Amino acid sequence: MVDNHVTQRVAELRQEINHHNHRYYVLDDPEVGDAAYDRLMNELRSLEGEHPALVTPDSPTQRVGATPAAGFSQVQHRLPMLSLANAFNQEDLEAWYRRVKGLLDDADFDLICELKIDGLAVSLAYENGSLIQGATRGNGNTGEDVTLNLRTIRSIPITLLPADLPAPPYLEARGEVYFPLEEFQRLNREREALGEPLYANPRNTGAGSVRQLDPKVTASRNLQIWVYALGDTGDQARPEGHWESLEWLSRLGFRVNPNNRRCRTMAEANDYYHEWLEKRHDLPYEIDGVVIKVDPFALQEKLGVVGREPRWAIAYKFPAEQAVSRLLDIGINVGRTGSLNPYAILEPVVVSGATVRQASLHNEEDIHRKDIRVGDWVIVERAGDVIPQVVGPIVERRTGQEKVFQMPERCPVCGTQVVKPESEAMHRCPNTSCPVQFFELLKHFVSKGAMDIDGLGEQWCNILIGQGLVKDVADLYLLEKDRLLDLDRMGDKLATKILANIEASKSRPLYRILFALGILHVGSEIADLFAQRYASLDDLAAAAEASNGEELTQIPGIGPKIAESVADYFAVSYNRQVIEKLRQAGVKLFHEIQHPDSNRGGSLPLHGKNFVVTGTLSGFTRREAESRIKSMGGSVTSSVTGRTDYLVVGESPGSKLAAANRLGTSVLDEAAFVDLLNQLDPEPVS
Ligand code: 1X8
Repeated sequence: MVDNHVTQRVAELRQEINHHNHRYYVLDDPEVGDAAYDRLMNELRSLEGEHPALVTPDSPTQRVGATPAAGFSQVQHRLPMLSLANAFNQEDLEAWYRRVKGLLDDADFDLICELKIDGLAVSLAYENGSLIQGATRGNGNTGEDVTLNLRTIRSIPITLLPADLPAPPYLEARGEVYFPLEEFQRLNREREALGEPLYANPRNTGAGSVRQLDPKVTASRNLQIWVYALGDTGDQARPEGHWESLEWLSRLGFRVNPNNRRCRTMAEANDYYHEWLEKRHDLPYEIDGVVIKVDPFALQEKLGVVGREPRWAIAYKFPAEQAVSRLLDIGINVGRTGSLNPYAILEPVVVSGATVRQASLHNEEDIHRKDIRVGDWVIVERAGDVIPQVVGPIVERRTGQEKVFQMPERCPVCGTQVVKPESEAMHRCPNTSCPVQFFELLKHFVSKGAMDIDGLGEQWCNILIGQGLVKDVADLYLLEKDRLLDLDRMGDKLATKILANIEASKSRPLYRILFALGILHVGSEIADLFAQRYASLDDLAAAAEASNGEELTQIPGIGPKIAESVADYFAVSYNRQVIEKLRQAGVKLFHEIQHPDSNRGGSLPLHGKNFVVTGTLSGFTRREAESRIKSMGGSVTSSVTGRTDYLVVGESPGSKLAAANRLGTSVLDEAAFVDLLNQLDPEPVS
């Protein structure tokens, strides 16, 4: 039995600490200094240490727990998490407003204006005031249970504020988790100091931090949340409207954005938009527009939802930001397949709050089509998070000194004569042992979709090459532990793990090794087609050689370009030597058992159906989506053609959607895709 005094003191401490957490993390207005706060936490920790029976999951000491054994489980949202329709200009916005007014017969309503946070949408469920579940939005119906990770975010209450409010029996709050810019920059500075590659943007890194397994990593990122909506509240009475529910959520201890504004007219809402368009970079987090919502709830219900989008709300997006800079030079990167990728070297310029020094330039043809010359003043654009682009030159500012760009004739890395096949936009270095190409190839070889050798990151690839331990991919299989242990920062545990993973990779399915070899134009799907047709790498090589690729084009999905590339690959004796070396090292180059994706076509529900998947899906990775399609007998290719049956679109679909519309291909959004899978598969998808 624990002494009553102790029990009481523990309860007091928890309440006091929760109060200070709220002051500090939610209101950003602490009442006590760090030392006083630490004293309370230390006292609580030591009491809990002495009396483990008193430790409860909702104690403020229990934010960061152990890594769960398996992956995340699925969560069915009680009310779907909707998306938002977008307005890109004032006309779109006014059209929306007119429609709303018309549908509401000129009833009186407010427009609640809020910032659109560029983060990850989550749902937080509370039972009797305790956080019981935190989930990602996923596809809107089903998300992932990321409770343990969300608990580490200090501004997410584990216990709702008691004080004057009775805790509701059930309550769900929704909001956006984001990576504060300062924390993001700090993380990148740390990575830079360690020589690790930098993260590209706060949104993806923040989302990744929530969806990775170890809560300690999430905790170390110091993520934040803005809560912007009430979800399901069970049977109890709800506030009248959205504005009141934000006030209620705030009083319960949630972090609600102080810049929300209740507007009466469209003009006021417009002012809000323009105000934040100006001030967006003063904020310590990224926003990509404003959200405007009709209030009260009764009118929201009247307006209803079309598809996944409520008619009562709209996201008014900020335009992609542009800036003007000088094109100092055009640099060349050499990719894994030897492609020479030109990029712009710019006079540094700030776009959307980030300093841009480089921007992508696609290929020579594109540079000439846009008539971009070295020395030009150019318009640079950053649309959302993507790599900046050079939009085009400002021709009026030319002095005549600008120089027309020409692709180098020799590879800038190894000096080999560059080739450019007629049928392609890219120039290539044909030397597969070119050091940069080999580094890219090695990274590809060990990557998840290929041989999946966990533990061998970019850093180690670089070191193994630099130390001369790995000169071709087969050398991986000849690595010895003693040699690994000589490397700086390589411990026994890591070396053992890497060697075990290398060993395990020897028996990957045939399509994986074929993909891992990095043959030009042979992606994972194409590798799969070959693996379905041939029993071994040797059979494929023989078929390719016998007919100079002709025979390969008999396989549906294999065109002359791919066939030629495969034939070229096997024609190079160096490549055949590497394959021989892989065989000698014990890497399996044939089917042992039929790999699960192959040859079961006939009776499967999607047999004969061709899919293309594009854009970012929320409920699965693209690879998962593709493997679901294949497991039901469908095929997946990468471009939309007349033979495509369905285009599955996630967010930001890009040009494939336009192509599908042009060709009249059926387009499935994520929800429709999940429905399709569920209809066909007795085991429902996620
Ligand atoms: C998404 C977002 C919403 C809000 C802010 N940021 C977002 N990313 C907001 O309501 N203030 S609402 C929303 C959605 O409904 N999908």
